[in-house]
This record gives sequence, structure tokens and C-alpha cells, in this order.
Amino acid sequence: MDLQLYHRPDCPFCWKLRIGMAELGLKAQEIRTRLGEKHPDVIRLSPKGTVPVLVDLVSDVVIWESSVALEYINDRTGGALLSADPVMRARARLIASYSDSVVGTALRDIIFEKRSKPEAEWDTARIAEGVERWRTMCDRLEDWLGPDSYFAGDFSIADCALLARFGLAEAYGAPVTAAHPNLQRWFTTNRNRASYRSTIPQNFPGVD
Ligand SMILES: N[C@@H](CCC(=O)N[C@@H](CS)C(=O)NCC(=O)O)C(=O)O
Repeated sequence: MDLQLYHRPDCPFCWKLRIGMAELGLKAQEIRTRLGEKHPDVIRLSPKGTVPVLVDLVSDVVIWESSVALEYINDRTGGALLSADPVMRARARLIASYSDSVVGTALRDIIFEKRSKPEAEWDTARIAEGVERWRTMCDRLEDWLGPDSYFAGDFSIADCALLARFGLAEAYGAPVTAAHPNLQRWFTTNRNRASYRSTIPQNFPGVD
């Protein structure tokens, strides 16, 4: 595959996709976008105007939705990021979707608040509510993971999605704690994966 990736390093959807690409041994020509800036190519290529945008130059396909892009590269390379079992595939997709939407919304309040203004002006009540919602998500994720190593069979698209969110949560002051031992074990182990370490953003706006 000859890939181009439009992405922003600290965007969780982009980070998720970069983790998946690294897991699958894929490299892309990277075009980085910046917070608050609309890249003209992204506006041209994506009807949503969001990143990531993945372009497969060989197949001449443009994919502007991170979950579709992740499954596309997985399909193209033998499918290592989804189990063969239909139940586990469904589970991986559900958890990845939960990560993209529900988990993302909880963290968004914390991140938007911290990166949009100086610390002295942070709305601490809004941040505290976000942290509270994040902890509630963690209760559910803790049960879903249980004693397993990964969320849906082997390492999957669900782990890609959640690793990026947990990385952001930690950076923005909502780390996983001993109240969630399964999650703590999962994050401590998987943050050492080469795919995570090689894709972690160099800085997190507002807190670096
Ligand atoms: N559902 C989309 C969401 C992508 C998204 O919201 N990306 C954000 C960055 S995290 C974005 O591009 N926002 C518009 C902007 O930054 O101009 C996906 O999964 O690809």
C-alpha cells in the first residue's frame, strides 16, 4: 500500500489509527495538521473536514472516518486486529465505538477546558465533572476487561481506540487509578507496546 495520512498528533482518532498502522507494520507519508487550522487538502478530501484522512494511492480510495480507515488497513493486511469469531468482532467494534463516542465525550470537557485557556482561568467544576464521568466509564470498562489481557480476544481495534483515550486521559490529569486494577494492568502493559510508544504525541496542547 502507498498511504498518505493527514493527522493531528494529539487527536485521539488519529492516534488510534497510528497505533493500528504501527501494529500492522504500515507506514504512510504523514501530513500533520494543527489544532485550530483547517488544512486545505482535508477540506477537499473529507466531506466532514475532520482528521484523520487516509489516502490509499494505489487503490485510489480516500477514507475520512477513523474507524473505517482502521478496518480498511486491517482488511488489507490480513486482519490481525479483529478476531475471526463473529462474537468477538462485534465486541471489538462495540467497544471501539464506545471509546470513540461515550468515552471521548467525557474526556473532551477536561481536554477542551485545559487546552483552550491559561490554567488560572480553567473552569475547575467542568473539569471535575469530566473526571467524574471518566471514572464512571472506567467502572464499565473495568468490568468489560475483567481478568483478560485485551478487550476482545487478541489485541484488536478496541485496544487501539482505548489506548489513545487512556494516553490522553493520563496527559490531561485523569490517570487510571488503583480503583480500576484490571484497567491499570492493561494500560501499564500496553503502553509499553512499540505501537504506543512510537505514536505518542510529542506534546499535549495546554498541559505541556
Ligand atoms: N468521527 C470522526 C471524528 C474525527 C474528529 O472529530 N477529528 C477532530 C480532531 S480530534 C477534527 O478533525 N476536528 C475538526 C478540526 O480539528 O478542525 C473520525 O472518527 O474520524
